[in-house]
Amino acid sequence: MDIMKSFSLEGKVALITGASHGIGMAIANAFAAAGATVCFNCSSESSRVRALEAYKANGVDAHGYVCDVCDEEAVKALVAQIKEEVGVIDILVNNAGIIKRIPMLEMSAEDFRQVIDVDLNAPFIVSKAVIPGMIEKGHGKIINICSMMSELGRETVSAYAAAKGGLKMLTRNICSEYGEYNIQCNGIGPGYIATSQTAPLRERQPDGSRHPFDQFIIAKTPAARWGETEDLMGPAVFLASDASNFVNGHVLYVDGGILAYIGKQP
Ligand code: NAP
Ligand code: GCO
Repeated sequence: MDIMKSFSLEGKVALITGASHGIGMAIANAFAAAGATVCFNCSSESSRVRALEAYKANGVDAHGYVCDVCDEEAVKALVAQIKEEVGVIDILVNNAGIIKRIPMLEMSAEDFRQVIDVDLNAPFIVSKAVIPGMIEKGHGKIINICSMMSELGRETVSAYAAAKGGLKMLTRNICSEYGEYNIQCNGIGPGYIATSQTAPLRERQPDGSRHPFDQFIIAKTPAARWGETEDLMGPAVFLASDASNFVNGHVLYVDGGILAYIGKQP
């Protein structure tokens, strides 16, 4: 076995949902560097154009599409278009996601449903559209972007935690149902990563001091820092590559040690 070659994504077609910036874009850049042809979707044309420019500036020839991951017909059409223009998808990363930070008793059922729709129903919809092609091809990799909230709760994120906890179990179920077709479905559970999703939690205070949540996360993380999107690149390439062919139904937490740590004594 050529161990270094087993990490290569040469000749593979990857779809990373919601890769117009943030974690998805870092993963797409990593896949491209490892040899894959990368496709991504996002929710608006302006976002698609901006992302294509950023990929180009990084030397990546990405294929970008506008597609709402919650719209089943649009997702089917996207997968068919990618097959036509690029090829059958070998690697899917269910990354697109949203969060609404609202105390549960103040949250409307509509807001709750919207979060569940993007963060849980959509990975089901996109996986369902992609798996038949993987079965036909004889292999496939699905990576679901989970969260600390796949394991933990906290004030204001009931919908997000319910969705990400569900996504962990969808991961195990896809593994259970399609493992025999040489499809590996795993999750990545990022810790607190500096992106636009977490920007409100890192805003400087009027006096220039760090946001209390920012201080809380640094104290709660053995690595004593926020994660960068680059921290997810190696783990994603591993789970997308032949190097992880017997890893299935697992969630790899990339969290600087948060889940291992009880916290500093006062
Ligand atoms: P982000 O910067 O807000 O990016 C979210 C991406 O999802 C964007 O590309 C956005 O597209 C896309 N998107 C949202 N709704 C969509 C829809 N309905 N259809 C298609 N695309 C949609 O978020 P991020 O921080 O990189 O997070 C990426 C994933 O990691 C999410 O699932 C998030 O929950 C998860 N995560 C994040 C952290 C963290 O600390 N940041 C930690 C753990 C897990 P547009 O740009 O077009 O809107
Ligand atoms: C929050 C954060 C988290 C992170 C991430 C942690 O409000 O607590 O946004 O949910 O984004 O998912 O892994």
